Amino acid sequence: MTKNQKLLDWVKEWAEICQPDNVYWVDGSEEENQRLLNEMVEAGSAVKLNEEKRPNSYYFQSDPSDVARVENRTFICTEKEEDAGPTNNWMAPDKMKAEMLESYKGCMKGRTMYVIPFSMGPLGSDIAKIGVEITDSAYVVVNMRIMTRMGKAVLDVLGDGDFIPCIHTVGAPLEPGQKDVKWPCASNIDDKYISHFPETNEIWSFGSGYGGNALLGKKCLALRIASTMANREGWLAEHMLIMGITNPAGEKKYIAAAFPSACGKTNLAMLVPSIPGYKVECVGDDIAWMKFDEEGVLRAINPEAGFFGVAPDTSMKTNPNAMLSLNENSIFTNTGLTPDGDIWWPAIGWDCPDGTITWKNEKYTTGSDVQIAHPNARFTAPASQCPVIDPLWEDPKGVPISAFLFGGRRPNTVPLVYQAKDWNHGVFMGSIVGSEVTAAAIGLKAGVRRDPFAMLPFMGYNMGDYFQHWINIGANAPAPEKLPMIFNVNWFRKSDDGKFLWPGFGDNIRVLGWILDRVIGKVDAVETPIGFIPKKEDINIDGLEGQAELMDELLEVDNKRWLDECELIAEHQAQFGDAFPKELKAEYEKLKASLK
Ligand code: GTP
Ligand code: SPV
Ligand code: MN
Repeated sequence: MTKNQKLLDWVKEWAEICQPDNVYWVDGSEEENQRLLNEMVEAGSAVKLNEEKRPNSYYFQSDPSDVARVENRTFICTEKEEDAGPTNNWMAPDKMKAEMLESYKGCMKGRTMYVIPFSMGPLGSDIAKIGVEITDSAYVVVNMRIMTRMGKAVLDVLGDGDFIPCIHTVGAPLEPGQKDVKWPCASNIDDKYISHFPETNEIWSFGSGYGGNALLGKKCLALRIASTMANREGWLAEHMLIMGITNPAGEKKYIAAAFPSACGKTNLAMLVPSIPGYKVECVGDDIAWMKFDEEGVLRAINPEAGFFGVAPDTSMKTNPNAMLSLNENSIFTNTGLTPDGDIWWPAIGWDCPDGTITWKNEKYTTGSDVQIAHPNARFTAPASQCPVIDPLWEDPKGVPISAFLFGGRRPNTVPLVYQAKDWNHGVFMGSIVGSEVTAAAIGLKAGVRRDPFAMLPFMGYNMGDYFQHWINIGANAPAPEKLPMIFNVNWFRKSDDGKFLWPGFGDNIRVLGWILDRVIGKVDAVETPIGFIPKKEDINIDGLEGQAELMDELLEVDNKRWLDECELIAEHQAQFGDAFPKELKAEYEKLKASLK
């Protein structure tokens, strides 16, 4: 399949370590995909969904211990600890490799080792990066086929070139004659490792079969490794959706938005506007790679080819374009399985049929108190199936970005929307993002945590240096007047009785409309200590019953609360020591002074 000697040697070396029964080079064909899916159905690890209801789609239940990313087992391994920074788990590369090699020895016994060549970004694009993942999970293979461009075509483009080696195993070897379980993984969390070696561009993952732990092109390569490359090379690898918005006057702008995991990127990226005249088109829902072009315009590509989206609460009402994307050729993990061979999750839009099988393989009878879908149940769907996929979504040049949005789940303090005063203030805004934690990672303490740029779990290097990198991007911009404007949004502010003050979803277009008007220079704003907020009358709330009375509370900037917030910000900033940029320290001082 390939004459790439480095690749051949690497595969041989790892086959000797992992000792699989055989080695299989994935070609990416439909025939191969069907064969793997059929094998998983026969082995009892997958269920083929009703062909009439959901053609060519499959259902999986994970092990109950393996339902999300494992942040406390995710490591950045650099020679010096300070290069991983205070927010990452660190171990020296040699030590980590020695420890993990012990685990890898014979870890694929009784299994097949699949070799998956994949491209993050359109095949052959200058911005794209080629990786090769070896894995003993056929589930990973069929998911990578949706999430990336993969298979033989990638080897053709790779030729003799360099690739990012990614090693993955579920860490559950089989003795001769031993029957496999439905979702093999290392059942003890301390036996799992998601390790990154950014100085040598390597990824070693052990013991989990789930999402970001196992589909190594996504968070491991496209964020942790790529963020480090981007810092070295002067570009940006971000946890951001990319969307195009056209206003009623026909003006189209692209924006990129960073919200922490399970805080609304997929929903915003493909929203159906609730007010007439606007159009939204989706370039990507999770990751953006951005570089300046010759004109000094920052351009973004989506390195992925599919959506790995949160299933619960996705419905024709909240996110019809996601629902339509997963009508066929999709994979569902940890949702419910209905008696007629379809999937179900809370708020999908219809009642759960009696006899539905839960994600833990129990039977639901109407009225019984069982959890039908795990809160982090996910769908895997091809981006090409999204009805509003942007015409330029695979353009290797990327799309021009006019605005950045930051946000998170903040029940109080943070207004519906506010705009940064300039680039450095916007970087400060990104650096103070906080959110109530969600089910996207295992074992996090409930409450609000700082998640700067929504990158806390996805940073490949010292977060303080990353802040400086963002400052430098602004300072060195080839055309400063073309830099994106920066905003913060909060769809999740609540009233004292715990109700959301903002309807969210398709109504978020009302806020995007204001943001677009600011970008185009069509509307004034009110200056506050934290930035510019809209005049109440400039957010279109036509047709939203009872909303007018809530707008004051939604847009409120309470100086006292923000002074409390400053305490938390200062505490967070202190951990970065010398790596913390003086520019952000200055922004903090300015904010504090203006609040008094
Ligand atoms: P990751 O894939 O983990 O990175 O998540 P994401 O940022 O793409 O989040 P997603 O769009 O999947 O939304 C996560 C959850 O937030 C879902 O349960 C949504 O229903 C809910 N959600 C999304 N947008 C809104 C909104 O505007 N308002 C409210 N109240 N909930 C929302
Ligand atoms: C996230 O947690 O931000 C995700 C899901 O997008 S995972 O791929 O599991 O990281
Ligand atoms: Mn994500």
